[in-house]
Amino acid sequence: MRLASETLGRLPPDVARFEYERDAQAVGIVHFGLGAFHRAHQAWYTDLAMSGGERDWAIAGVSLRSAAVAEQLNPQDGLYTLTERGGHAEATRVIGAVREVLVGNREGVEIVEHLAAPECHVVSFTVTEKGYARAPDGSLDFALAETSFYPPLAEGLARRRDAGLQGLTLLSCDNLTDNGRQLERLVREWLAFRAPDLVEWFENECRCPNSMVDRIVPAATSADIDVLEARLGQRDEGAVFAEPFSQWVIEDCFAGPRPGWDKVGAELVTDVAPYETAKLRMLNGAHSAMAYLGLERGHEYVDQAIADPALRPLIEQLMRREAATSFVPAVGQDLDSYADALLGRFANPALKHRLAQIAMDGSQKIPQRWLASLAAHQARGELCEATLAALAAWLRHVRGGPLVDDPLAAELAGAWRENGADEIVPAFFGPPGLIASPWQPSAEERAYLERQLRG
Ligand code: CS2
Repeated sequence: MRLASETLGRLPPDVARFEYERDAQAVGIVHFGLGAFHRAHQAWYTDLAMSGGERDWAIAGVSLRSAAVAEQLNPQDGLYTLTERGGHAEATRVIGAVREVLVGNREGVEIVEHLAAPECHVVSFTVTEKGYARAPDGSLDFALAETSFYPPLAEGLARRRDAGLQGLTLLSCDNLTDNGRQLERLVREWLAFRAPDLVEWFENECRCPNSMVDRIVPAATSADIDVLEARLGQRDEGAVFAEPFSQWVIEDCFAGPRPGWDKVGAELVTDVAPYETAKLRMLNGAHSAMAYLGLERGHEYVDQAIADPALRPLIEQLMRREAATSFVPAVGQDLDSYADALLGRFANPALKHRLAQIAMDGSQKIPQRWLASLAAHQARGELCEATLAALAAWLRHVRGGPLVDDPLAAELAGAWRENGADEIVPAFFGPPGLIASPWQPSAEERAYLERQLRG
């Protein structure tokens, strides 16, 4: 039996569920990139908000290319479960916020119709770092952008302008520095190129808040789905599994109505930057360091890497002495307690978060996770040994092999073949290099990295 509207009543009583009339809710949100993270984070907050009385925030999800998520969720009427793992017995909730999943290259017309509808107010994004289609210099790569969300979004915006409707809030929920501002700039670049007459309307009517999103959501395995099926008596192909912790800090800058996410735990603030920087450099920075250093040491999961006595001190050093000291925290932001909490979250044995999942797309992740901290310390003449050790592990990782999953994999391996260990550092980090880097190594940093590479 498959989870769906008509089988809901047969779920075991310990499974929590939404408390609103699903079919009566208008689609107020279009979301690009309906992966596990969105389902365990923004869709969960939206579901809780609607359960608390908010109305008309159903989500139309868009997968740009693959039909996989549509095949998981549409036969289930958009329903899926979220299971929280760690600390206590597993807790499962059925989420009702997702109305349907549309596939970009198949249902372009429907996607634009949702964007152009008067009841739509928010467009959110979890398209991963590479989904923004940025060239190494940070500008929009128009050929890549053509295959991403930019064309349907621009068409939806044009339809709204022509109909005299309000603009939209475009809410990036990806792990990028200044994610909202980057999205705003990239959309403006797209419009200036493809629909210049829309630029002024976009600037006046739309808003792109920055946001910090946090919840560890490992990819579900088929074994996870089978075990859940045995417990629920129903099969949920769209199930997601996450840690109990969740955080969402959003810049309070919306173009129009928004869901009452703040009533269910999200924080609305005037400046997201210190939270986002702490999260990117400490949590994500430590994650990527555990990924490359941990894989080299034969580990498979994050909890194994953080328990390794040869790695843990390095990870603590990266978080506490290098990342946490690279920026000015907000008043009352306690980075030492934050590091303590992160160590606890990394050690969660029930999560089974694969290092290989985190190791993906390193060329898109390390600039905001490591290189920005390196740049800040370099300006003060300080050498970050733990971050550089992680960077050396990444350099070794992208030399080639079956584990490398990165949009620049071929270029990175090619640069290795051409340059060898003697010249690889400038080939990668420039100026100009293959990586969009806010940091160029000093002679001392370069020598340190090269020593690590020669091992
Ligand atoms: C991870 C993130 O895969 C990765 O690169 O570092 O997905 C991380 O789990 C989330 O950002 C946690 O909020």
